[in-house]
Amino acid sequence: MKLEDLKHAGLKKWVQEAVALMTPDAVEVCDGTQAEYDRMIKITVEAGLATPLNPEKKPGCVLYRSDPSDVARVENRTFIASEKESDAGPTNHWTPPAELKKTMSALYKGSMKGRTMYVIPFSMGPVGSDIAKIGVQITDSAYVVANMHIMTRVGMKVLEVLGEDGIYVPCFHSVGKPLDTLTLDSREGKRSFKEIDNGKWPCAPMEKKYISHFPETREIWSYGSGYGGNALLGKKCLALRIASVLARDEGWLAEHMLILKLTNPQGEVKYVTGAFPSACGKTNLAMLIPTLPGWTVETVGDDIAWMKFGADGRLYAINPEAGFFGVAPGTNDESNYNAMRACEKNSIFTNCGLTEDGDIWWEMIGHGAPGKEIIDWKGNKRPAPQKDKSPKGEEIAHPNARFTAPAKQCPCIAKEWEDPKGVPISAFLFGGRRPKTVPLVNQAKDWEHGVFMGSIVGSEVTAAIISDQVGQVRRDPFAMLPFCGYHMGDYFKHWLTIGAAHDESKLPKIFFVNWFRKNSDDKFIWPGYGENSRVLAWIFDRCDGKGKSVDTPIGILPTADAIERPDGVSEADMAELLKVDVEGWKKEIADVRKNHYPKFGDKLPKELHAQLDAIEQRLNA
Ligand code: OXD
Ligand code: MN
Repeated sequence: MKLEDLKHAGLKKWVQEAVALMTPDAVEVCDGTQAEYDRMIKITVEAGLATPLNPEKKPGCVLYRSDPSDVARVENRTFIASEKESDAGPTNHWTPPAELKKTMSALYKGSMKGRTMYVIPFSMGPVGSDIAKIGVQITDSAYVVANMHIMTRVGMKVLEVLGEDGIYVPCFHSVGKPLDTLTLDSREGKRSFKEIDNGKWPCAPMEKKYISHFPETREIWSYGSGYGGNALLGKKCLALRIASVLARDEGWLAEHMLILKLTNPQGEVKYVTGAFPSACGKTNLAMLIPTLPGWTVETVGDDIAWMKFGADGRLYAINPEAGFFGVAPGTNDESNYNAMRACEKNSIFTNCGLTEDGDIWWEMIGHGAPGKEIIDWKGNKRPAPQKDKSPKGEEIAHPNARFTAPAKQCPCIAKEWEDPKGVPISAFLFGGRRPKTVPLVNQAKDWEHGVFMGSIVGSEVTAAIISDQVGQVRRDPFAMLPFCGYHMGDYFKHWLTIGAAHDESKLPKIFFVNWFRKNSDDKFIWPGYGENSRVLAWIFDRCDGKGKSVDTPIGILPTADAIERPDGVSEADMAELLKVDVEGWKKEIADVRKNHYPKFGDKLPKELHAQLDAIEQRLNA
């Protein structure tokens, strides 16, 4: 569709202004069709930016390689530009909006020269759902267009819902590499208008990357990166950072949570959501195959939940996304059979290895690679790995290599995953990788205690983010620290306000889970994966006030025999997993008091300090 044909005058003007600033060679409004998707893939293949995979191995799939500086979200280049610094809070990077817009406008000037500007109308959530929101992203990356097709609902239907004056979140995105200034082809000594970056996608250097959010005006400006979370602006930028601000203002919840449908052997259904920091196996949990006989677990969402109250006083959740942007390494038929099936066709792979027979490969995929050679994520030929693992730093696939797969291809997708009303939520789970202290599962005594649990979530840092803290435990309250578009102290307050304003008997019950306890030999005590269904079954029963439990100083724990033990977990292991580690918790409380809560200054709600005091008193009693 052409720009002139847009019916929404405000949208047309906004795009025209962007065209004047970024001076692309052409402008296209995306229609979301398969033909458009195929064309985007073709354009990138012809530009040398993508490799189609062997259709007998991975039909309809393609592999991209990024620049080594562009492999993950860039937290230190992510900005929340609210008018007042105190609204962004100390855990976000803040810059005055006018100053940031000035800096970025200078970067956007001419940034799309030699490229096409794509205008992507997209819906987060089923098109037309009361809970859904519309965004319009402009981008000069065909890779981004193709990914947005999978991750969101793109196209004409969205423009119809938007009408002539509907509200949308405007999103700017440019890879920051105009074609005519930066592509001097040294091999031929002349200017080239083609990509010549050795088959890697274009981007700007780190110090010029900006992932910016303007919460008051509901705008997103992203520059210099082509990587998922920085460039697919519907996901972390709109569905979490901007939506969290909308949710605060409008009395709902926009959370970094998976959504699960659980069915017990009697055929009763409950839906739960769960927040886990990045790289804690959230996608695996979202698609787990239960080992408990008679139980079914299905997926509604794997990363984000938007939840609003229904007329019956219950909280209903939708998955605003339409696809999975999952971490590839470590995913295999054992760890996540359903994700492997979801991405075996019509999917996009980023920064994986390429085998001799035209298939992808990554560390821990479950087998070695065929043939003699493999091409790694940097585009270099290497000996084909016979084993599943590579030495650290020498991986064939980047540790944060990804698959982008349509959710509807997932064998365990719940039939109601696109229900515009959403699904009623019975429980919230919080968790993280905690080798010590935190038990396998712990139910909050009440809403405020649950908010306290969410506020102290922590996990070991892994490769999903660029950080110098890899290996250390980082507290990530509600798994929202990198994704909250406002002050985290106000965010805690919002959760407390939700609790105070609604009938607690209808609110979801809150649980803290930890699949990652280790013994003194540094081995995991709990097998995890499908065996986590045993814990989900206890949670299910607790939502009905059933399930054997014991009240402890730290919360409501299962009794020693409440959760059937999986193979390999001894009685002593179970006791360890469910024990109240009084000394460990005293240290945990002291750490929260000294190192964690002070980060939020005087905006930390007093109710959370009261929770700390109460737990400490109970531990000392
Ligand atoms: C993600 C993340 O990619 O949380 O989902 O980092
Ligand atoms: Mn995530």
